[in-house]
Amino acid sequence: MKLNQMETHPEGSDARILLSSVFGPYAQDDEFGSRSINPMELYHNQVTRAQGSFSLRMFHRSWGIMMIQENISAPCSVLDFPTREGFARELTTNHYDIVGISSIIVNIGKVREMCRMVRELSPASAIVVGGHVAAIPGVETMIDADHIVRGEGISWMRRYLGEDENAPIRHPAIVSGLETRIMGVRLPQRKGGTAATIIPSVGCPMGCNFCTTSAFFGGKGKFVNFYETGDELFEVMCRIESELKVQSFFVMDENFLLHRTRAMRLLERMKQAGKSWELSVFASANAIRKYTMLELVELGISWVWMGLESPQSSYSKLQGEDVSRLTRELREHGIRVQGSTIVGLEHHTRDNMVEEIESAVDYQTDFHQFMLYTPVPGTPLYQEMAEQGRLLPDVDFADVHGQYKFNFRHAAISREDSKRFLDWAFWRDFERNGPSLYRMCQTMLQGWRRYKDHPDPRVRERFEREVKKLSSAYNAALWVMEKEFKKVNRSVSERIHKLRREVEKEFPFVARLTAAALGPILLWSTRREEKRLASGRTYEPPTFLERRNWVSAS
Ligand code: B12
Ligand code: SF4
Repeated sequence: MKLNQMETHPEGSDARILLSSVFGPYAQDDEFGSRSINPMELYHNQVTRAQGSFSLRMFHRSWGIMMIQENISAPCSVLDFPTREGFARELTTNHYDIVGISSIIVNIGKVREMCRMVRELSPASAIVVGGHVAAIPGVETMIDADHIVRGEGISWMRRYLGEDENAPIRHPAIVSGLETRIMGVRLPQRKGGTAATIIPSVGCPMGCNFCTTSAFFGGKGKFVNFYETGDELFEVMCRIESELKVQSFFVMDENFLLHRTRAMRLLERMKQAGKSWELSVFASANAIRKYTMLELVELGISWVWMGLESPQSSYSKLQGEDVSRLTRELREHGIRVQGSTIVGLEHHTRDNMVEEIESAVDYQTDFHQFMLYTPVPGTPLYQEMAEQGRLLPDVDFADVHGQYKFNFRHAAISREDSKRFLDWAFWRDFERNGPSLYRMCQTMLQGWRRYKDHPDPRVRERFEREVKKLSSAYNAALWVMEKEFKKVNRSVSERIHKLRREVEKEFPFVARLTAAALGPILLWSTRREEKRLASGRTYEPPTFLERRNWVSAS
């Protein structure tokens, strides 16, 4: 077994490669480590999971293997979200010299099974395993693979094939989310209707001790930049804009705004070219503070995912920040805020946990992710806990992800209580602040009112685009939420009612008309969805098979 070994494959760039994600189904308990609480859905898994039929549901492709496929010249198939049978079929109907498997830690059981299947069905293939699963100490003894790749995979695969590992990175055109569903309705998938994913870098130099993405790509002070400059990024975005007909980008960079020079150059180019783009980004609070609100708005920042760790914690990103004010300010400028709060930090106790969750909920973000403080293999925190003998034995890796129970001995909170607090946090945020869709509508209206007459036409155009949804379908959704939320919290229902009135004041004709026409249909689909969910309905992503540089084997 070799880790990150440097020798090249004998077939070089002629090697035939299969890159696969782990097999489904995902959202049900099974012997390979699937868990019903761990669906392949970003929001429903870890953000809106307590919001019932109002939960935002969508799937995201496995971008790591799509990036690798796009950046090698060998014939390569990407098999995303296969079934176990589908994976077996692909192995037996095509000849592959290399089978690459991408996985995160929770799916180690599936990787083990997939390696076993490759050995049985395609014994001549070299098996390469990459992604976060590679960070498990001793992983080489748990799975039967030839190469286990830690860290950045494009350069590794290029090296393995004897290609130039420093060649520029070509970004694939990636539609960010698919099969979006809310209130029991699956939204139509029209070209350009969903944002494109852009991945400017992997890793994060901030190096928080629990952070798995930072640790995996080098830790504190390190990260891997695919696009160093704003100019490079602009060119990539222009190409993808025209390929996918999008104006909206999901920027998958752990701390996009941290790199101010790059972001400001991007803004300059956007202004010169009159681009009215909209960007969803991840950023820490102190990185956001490097910009004025106007700069953020001009840059098209419309959604920001930001860590909101307790002000008492020691993570540097919040020092000196008034998070509450920042969140309010961002929302007043039409920027949706997705807060992320860690439950079970070292200073948390049974006595202060409720209060800490209440203050997180007080921030009134549009979306709120809660996550248990979790020592994940590969991180400094894991190392520390291991040294202190605090890791719990016998916790299956399939359950080490922060959405279930602690995997370590906390000084003051038990394993069972960790789950209770976590579940309660999600519920409390929903109960006190209402569905995220309603909160987004609030932010959109504030943004529209502030910027509808802005001198920069790019800015006006963006808010006009967004408000079209608010004045039509979203207003019908508000009507439904107002009705349905009476059962949960009357005062929130009244707030939703007020917002709907405001929207209707702003757009008297369209908004009322759509609420009257579409509202009852949405109410019906919402209630039908509620029943389906109660009877255990879950959702699975479709399978994708995409070939590049492909020639049939002779
Ligand atoms: C998109 C995403 C998802 C998508 C699904 C993606 C998919 N199709 O699997 C959704 C939203 C559904 C999801 C779900 C979950 N996710 Co997620 N997700 C991400 C996210 C935000 C982006 C991943 C990404 O594309 N990054 C960009 C690409 C380029 O990087 P990459 O995937 O790491 O790939 C690079 C290398 O790892 C390597 N590589 C990857 N695969 C391979 C394969 C080979 C052969 C080789 C050689 C190299 C290689 O090369 C790539 C290029 O350098 C990451 C956070 C992040 N910033 O990465 C979390 C992350 C991967 N998710 C994580 C977790 C824990 C989960 C969940 C368990 C939810 C939860 N409780 O948090 C579930 C699991 C669902 C399931 N049943 O499997 C963790 C993984 C932690 C770990 N150490 O294992 C991450 C790192 C978030 C975090 N910081 O905690 N996730
Ligand atoms: S700022 Fe966020 S992404 Fe960066 S290391 Fe800390 S937790 Fe990770």
